[in-house]
Parts: sequence; C-alpha cells; structure tokens
Amino acid sequence: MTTVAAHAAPIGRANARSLYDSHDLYRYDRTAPLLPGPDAVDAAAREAFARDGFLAVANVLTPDEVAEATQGLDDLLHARLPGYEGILQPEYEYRERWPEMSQAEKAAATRKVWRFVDYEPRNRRIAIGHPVLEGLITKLLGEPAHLIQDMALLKPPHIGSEKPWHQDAAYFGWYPPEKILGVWIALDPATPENGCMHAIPGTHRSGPAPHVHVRDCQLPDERVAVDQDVVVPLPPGGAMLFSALLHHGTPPNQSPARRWAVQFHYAAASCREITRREHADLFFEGDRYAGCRGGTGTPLAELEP
Ligand SMILES: O=C(O)CCC(=O)C(=O)O
Repeated sequence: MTTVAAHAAPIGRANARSLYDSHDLYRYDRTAPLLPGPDAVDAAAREAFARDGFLAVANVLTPDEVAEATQGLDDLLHARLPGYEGILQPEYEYRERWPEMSQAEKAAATRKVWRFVDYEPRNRRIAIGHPVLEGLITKLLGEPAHLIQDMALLKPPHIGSEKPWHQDAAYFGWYPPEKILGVWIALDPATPENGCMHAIPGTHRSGPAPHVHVRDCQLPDERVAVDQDVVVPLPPGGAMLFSALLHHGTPPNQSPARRWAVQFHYAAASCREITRREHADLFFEGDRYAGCRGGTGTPLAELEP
C-alpha cells in the first residue's frame, strides 16, 4: 500500500489557493499530437491510447454541433430552460455572494454546470447516441458503454480557476476504473493561455492513487510528475479521450479569452458499481478515506459499506 505524506498542518482552502503558484505545477514546452479526425483513430492510435492513456482528436463535433451545444449551455446559464434541476457551480471567489447575484452575473462567474443532459437536448444528442463519439468510445474501451456523468467546464476570462491534477476515477463509484473513459470536448479554442488540459502520459498504468483535499480533491502536488507534463490544446469540436486513471489537470485562465468545454464519462457495460468502502480501498490516505465522493477523513472502518 502506498501512503501519502501528511501535510505539516491542515491548511484551509483559501490559504491553499493563495499559497500555490500554478507555474510550479504545469509546464508548457511539450504539446500532445492532435489526430486530424475520428477516422484517424486506427490501430496505431489505439496503441498510443493504451500506452499514453489519452488521445487528442480534432473534428469530433461539427461546427454546427459546437454552436448548438454552446447555445444550449448559454440557455442553461441564463435560466432559459425551465425545469433544469442540475447545478451551476460558481467560481470559488463568488461562492459567498452567489445567492445575491443576478442571473447574468452568475452566467459570467460559473465554473461548472452539472447534470444537464436530461434537460438540454442539443448537448444530450452529443452525450448519448452520437454516432461518431459512440464509435470512438466503443473502439477505445473495446465494448459498449453508458454515460455515468455529464458536466460543462467553463473558464471565464481572467477568473477561470485551476483544476488541480487528479484522476477522474477518484470521483466515481464504478469498477474497474480501467474501463471508464472521459471525453472532454472543446467548445472554444482551448489553449495553453486559457487553461487547456494537461496530462502526464502513461500515468493511468500505475493504477489508482491516493487523493487529498487541498485546493480541491486532488493528487498531492508533490506527487505530480510535472517534468513529464504535456499540454493538450484543442480546436472547437476537438476532443481529448482519456482513461479515468490518467493524471490530468488544468491551470487557471489568466487570459481575456473564454474557455468552455463539455465533459462526459462512460463506464463500459462490464463495469459494476462499488460501495464507498470498496472505493476507499482504492483511494485511501492512511486509514482514512480521501476519495472525492464525500466522507473524506472518515476512518475506513466507520464508512458506510
Ligand atoms: O476543464 C477543466 O478545467 C477541468 C476538467 C477536469 O479535469 C475534470 O473536471 O475532471
């Protein structure tokens, strides 16, 4: 069993945010190759996926689909879709003021939109039953799969915050994690300047790693192999398809350009749901649960099965 070096003293989130320097955690001098389109996902690309844990592919969505998905998100953000019961998650610094903010102010300060595919048909058509995407997912997982999570990841100009390095499997109660695939689709140009994806090739092959709660639920900063970081810029409609065990993260958006993306996760048909205790066995810290699904810090023996 691996153990995580304990932080000298617990630090609050606000402190944790102001103390870190994103320049120490990301590098920008290596860029992932971009396949020109879904047809280029051949046997060699599948080998690269097995080796690196991700593929970057252009033209997964058409320009019309990108425009429709973008409009769909804009409608959600401006509450034009009655009955939407998902979640708008504010940028960190707006959390306290959020209840008093107008809808337009909220739309400009939202970091994440959760659980919208049952309410927003344009994004649903992409997430479920999209012929191109479904073909890619089946090819990479080796079997059919079903949607287990939908979210939009927005980085407003200047304030879009970092998503620290992590493995997505730390957030999911599905097993085995090797059979969960993430699809991150750019709706705006995703660039090194506005906080595009970064990944550490091959990290998915080391299996589940303990996560801690510092700026977010994340890999401990000191355990990230920053020297092997690869930037994954994408044009609108381009997608990064990646293993749920891949170490990945996104630095803050310090540019004047907006960065919107949608992200869908799929579990292969052969996956099964696992209990919190089983999940804790994969993403533990000492004898305490440090996964990203709630119950953090609870001794293993006290976790609900
Ligand atoms: O798009 C982002 O900023 C972060 C995406 C990501 O890695 C995640 O939410 O799992």
